[in-house]
Amino acid sequence: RPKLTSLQLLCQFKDRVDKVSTLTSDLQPFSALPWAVQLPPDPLTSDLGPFGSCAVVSSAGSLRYSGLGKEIDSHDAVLRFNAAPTAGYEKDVGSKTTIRLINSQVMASDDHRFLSSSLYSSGVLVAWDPAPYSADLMQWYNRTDYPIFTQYQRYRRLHPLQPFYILHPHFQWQVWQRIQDNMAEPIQKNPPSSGLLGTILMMSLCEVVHVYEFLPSRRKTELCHYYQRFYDAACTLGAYHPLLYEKNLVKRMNQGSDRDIYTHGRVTLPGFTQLNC
Ligand code: NCC
Repeated sequence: RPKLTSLQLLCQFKDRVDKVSTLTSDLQPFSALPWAVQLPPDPLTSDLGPFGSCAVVSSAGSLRYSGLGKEIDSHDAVLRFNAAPTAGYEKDVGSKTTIRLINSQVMASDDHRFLSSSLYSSGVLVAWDPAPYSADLMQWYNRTDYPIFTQYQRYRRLHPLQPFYILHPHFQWQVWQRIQDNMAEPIQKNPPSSGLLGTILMMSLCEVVHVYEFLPSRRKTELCHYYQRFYDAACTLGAYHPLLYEKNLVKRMNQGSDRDIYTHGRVTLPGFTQLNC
């Protein structure tokens, strides 16, 4: 099978990953449940954007001492992940947070104090759970990886005005399929990392997307996160998530220069509306 060009790859994502879908209050089987009214009536993509320029800020340790804060904040919208803070790290990662993409582990674990920590209470929240491959929604509901739904309901009661979406598991598996179809060998059947999911999400909301330190710069380090003194190369290379394959694909789609990656850890991707497929 011939390797796709950069544009062909981008177009595959545009055409085959249908509008980033999120759970809405009218979606079956959830619509029958009493708490479904807490879900947004409309999907994320009809409520948010379109934005001009967007930044996706990975949580990589190589952001430390990057001095990228001002550049990151100059974007119209900024996406961050999980428990990644800005307070105390503004110089390197900026302070603007438009969207925070969180996995269900963050919502459930006690250390993250998801319900009470102010880290989560600004911007738009988007959560996802590593639901099993192609399981129907009721099967997922009854057997989520972490208790995403109970935590969602609790959070919504405490912060009823903050926009909060849940990704449809179909989305992560469509993204996974794009990775698999473009790799010669079988990859692990675990969902893509939040990093790639957030990148594709922003490509559907923005004209141009800059992703920071997903492809490591010259600052590449074993420091896992810029905000924690914890060292593990698997954070950058992957273990559970097919992270190395994700990075390979993003490298192939990059419209910026290799120099940008080396100096800024910066990848440039076009928004889907900008593509002529
Ligand atoms: O580490 P995590 O991701 O929160 O990082 C967000 C995204 O940044 C990219 N990244 C991160 C570190 C690094 N050195 N290089 C990187 O490229 C990745 O794309 C990553 O997705 C996740 O994907 O949700 C993940 O979440 C953590 C953890 O659950 C949260 O941080 C909350 O503590 C996972 N770690 C563990 O389960 C121990 C991680 O595997 C994936």
